[in-house]
Amino acid sequence: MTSPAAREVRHITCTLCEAMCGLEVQLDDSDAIVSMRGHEEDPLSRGHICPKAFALQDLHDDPDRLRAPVVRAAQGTWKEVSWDEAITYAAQRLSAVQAEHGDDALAVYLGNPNVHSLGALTHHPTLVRLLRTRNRFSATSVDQLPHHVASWALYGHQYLLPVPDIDRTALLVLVGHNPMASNGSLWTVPDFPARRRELAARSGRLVVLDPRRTETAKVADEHHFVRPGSDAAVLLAIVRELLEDDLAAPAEYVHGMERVRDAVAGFTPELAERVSGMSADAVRRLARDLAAAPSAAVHGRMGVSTQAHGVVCQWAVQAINILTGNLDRPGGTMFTTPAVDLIGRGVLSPGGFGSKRTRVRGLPGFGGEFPVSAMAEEMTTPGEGQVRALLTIAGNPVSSTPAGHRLDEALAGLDAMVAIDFYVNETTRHADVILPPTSPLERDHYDIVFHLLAVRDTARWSPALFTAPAGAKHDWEIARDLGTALLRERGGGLKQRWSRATLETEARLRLTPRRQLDALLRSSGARLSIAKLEKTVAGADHGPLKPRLPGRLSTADRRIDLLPDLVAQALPSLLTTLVTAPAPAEGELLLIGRRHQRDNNSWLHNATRLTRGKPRHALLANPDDLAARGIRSGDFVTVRSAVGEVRVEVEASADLMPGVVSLPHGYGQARDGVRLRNAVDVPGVSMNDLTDPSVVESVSGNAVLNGVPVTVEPAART
Ligand SMILES: Nc1nc2c(c(=O)[nH]1)N[C@H]1C(S)=C(S)[C@@H](COP(=O)(O)OP(=O)(O)OC[C@H]3O[C@@H](n4cnc5c(=O)[nH]c(N)nc54)[C@H](O)[C@@H]3O)O[C@H]1N2
Ligand SMILES: Nc1nc2c(c(=O)[nH]1)N[C@H]1C(S)=C(S)[C@@H](COP(=O)(O)OP(=O)(O)OC[C@H]3O[C@@H](n4cnc5c(=O)[nH]c(N)nc54)[C@H](O)[C@@H]3O)O[C@H]1N2
Ligand code: SF4
Ligand SMILES: [Mo]
Repeated sequence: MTSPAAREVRHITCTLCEAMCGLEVQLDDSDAIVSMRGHEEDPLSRGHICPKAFALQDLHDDPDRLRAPVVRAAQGTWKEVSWDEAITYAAQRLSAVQAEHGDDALAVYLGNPNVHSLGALTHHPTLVRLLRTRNRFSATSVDQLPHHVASWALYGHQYLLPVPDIDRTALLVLVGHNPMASNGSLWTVPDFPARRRELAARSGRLVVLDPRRTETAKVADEHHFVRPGSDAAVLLAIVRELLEDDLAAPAEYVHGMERVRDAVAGFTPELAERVSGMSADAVRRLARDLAAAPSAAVHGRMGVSTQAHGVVCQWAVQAINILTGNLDRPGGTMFTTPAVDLIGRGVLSPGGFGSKRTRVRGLPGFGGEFPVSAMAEEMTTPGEGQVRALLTIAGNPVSSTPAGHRLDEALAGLDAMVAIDFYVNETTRHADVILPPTSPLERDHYDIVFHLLAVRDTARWSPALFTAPAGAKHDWEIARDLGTALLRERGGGLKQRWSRATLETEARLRLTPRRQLDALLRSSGARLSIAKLEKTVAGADHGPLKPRLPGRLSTADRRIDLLPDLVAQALPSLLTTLVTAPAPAEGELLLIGRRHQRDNNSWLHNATRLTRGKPRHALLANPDDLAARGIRSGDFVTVRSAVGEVRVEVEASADLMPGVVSLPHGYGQARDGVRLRNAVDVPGVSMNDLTDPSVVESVSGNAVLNGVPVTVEPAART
């Protein structure tokens, strides 16, 4: 219904999470938003909207959001400068460090919102390449790196990530994933709650494995507690049961099943019970249910990715789907057929471990990046190749990466730092200059990443809701201008300046995202264009997911080797680790993370409508664990890990598995008493002051954010 005050109804896509919901926005005569709701006609999101969407407006209106570049001045103050000045200064600062200490002295960190911005995706790879540094980091290695490694090893491409076909499945198993709060991840599944209800209406079942009885566990048919970090034992036992009981029926393009049988023989359901707490009977039953269901889909996410055995977990999830014949089957896990096919077109690199390792600890690089757990030590360890400057783009690693408090100190010691971000945050506060892009409501958008991961094949163009103010720059324009300025600063004489490579890079930076996208759409199988999509408003609907294998595989022989070398090598030592695992130390608890529907990593705490209500930053703990320590719900406690300690309120919750405590990440805004945001004062501490960068996922070097050993003691109230 149109509100009486509304002059115009517009349709855009929400860019705040992976669900890419279509929104219907009503504007009044002065272009103010009068209402925002889900767009009923959207074939994918079907009218869904969550409370977070309103943050788009709060963000847009937030007085703290930077609208002009700022340069750091004395005593934590900032001075606005012109774009020309800011870009020149930024390029000079970074180039000076590279000129003196070599290209690798500059590191770059790309944060999560880059994947939610068309212009960032079209332009930042070019900007990053022209920096010529090996020290590239991103939020991938505090998140989904194990998924990429598993997909690369099995399917030949890091982005061939199958998604559960929730709309047709009979059995959905979620491991370490809480879509009731997160709205789905590596799985674009808008309106999970309604889709879950439809599953129930079809007599389908939902099973959840999680150390916390999460919002998703509460709507499941079955929930099993698993001790943090122990999922590999459970998942491998399921693989074993499928093979031992001859329940496996993989497609003919799968080979290596016999080798898998041998490799997992020692991972019994009894071992799984001992390390995870999930009963051997329940493990066996789940294996049989998965094999017997007409269709089934297992999806493992953050909880099994950001932990000690993430790659083996993600491999085992795939192996279960493959062995039960559910990979590529309607109702199983399927690949998409996106209109803009970045995989098929060869735009996205297939990934792979390179020969490069980090200088200090020798962690492996994957897909051209190093694990971010190594970033701070690369800055603080002296020697040839030491990192002395940083460019961050849409990121907040002080809040989001292990031992953020140490990184905070390391950043203070850098020779130069530049940030592309519209907030002064825990990280960007160290920058010499901050270059702020337009707000998400001021730019055109098309989800070239999340259409790759969606539960239905659709294509939706989202025109900017508002015209960007005169002089403002989009992310891509900042990349263009900074990139060009860096090339000019670099010198090397006329020969370098007019070299073919330089001219090509500059030309690529000048090509607008709109033109790049239009070319991709026009040459797509569906022969789309932006003009065509503009006419469809709700987006083109190409229907449910379609079987794509073996044609879609990127492996050399178009087959799947079920036991890639890196898994074969990891399993024997994993077995030894699990069999000989010592009992937890006296008094030790395992810390896990959690997300809330109204939070978004570290950066929406200024959205007044999201921060209202009961505080949600407390440490959650099982009442028995609190009683054993003489702690009452509401008390302040000191939480200590190997790398740090925080003081925070505790809340008793029987939803936590005994021995497990939970904190959300992204809290803890004020550091050194410096208040970074004015609009809202959000209490809480940073979970990443406790996570330990020296403990990483065993194959990929991904951060371990779950299952962190901590102690909890009463603390004084003040
Ligand atoms: N302990 C623990 N740590 C975690 C996690 C966890 O579960 N537990 N989760 C991890 C995960 S999954 C992720 S993805 C990371 C996220 O880690 P990061 O990406 O490092 O951090 P964010 O909090 O997403 O901060 C994003 C920044 O980008 C800015 N920004 C937003 N939109 C734009 C834009 O369009 N352009 C530009 N230039 N800037 C923009 C925001 O202002 C904000 O400062 O955190 C990880 N850290
Ligand atoms: N509202 C909201 N939505 C978001 C975000 C947000 O910050 N807020 N962030 C977005 C981003 S960047 C991402 S990557 C996605 C992440 O989306 P999810 O993967 O759903 O992320 P989490 O909610 O952290 O869920 C991880 C789950 O794993 C469980 N867990 C922890 N350790 C273990 C373990 O060892 N084993 C098992 N089995 N489970 C474990 C936790 O209890 C938790 O329920 O969400 C996205 N959506
Ligand atoms: S679910 Fe995600 S995409 Fe949908 S409205 Fe909420 S934040 Fe936006
Ligand atoms: Mo993420």
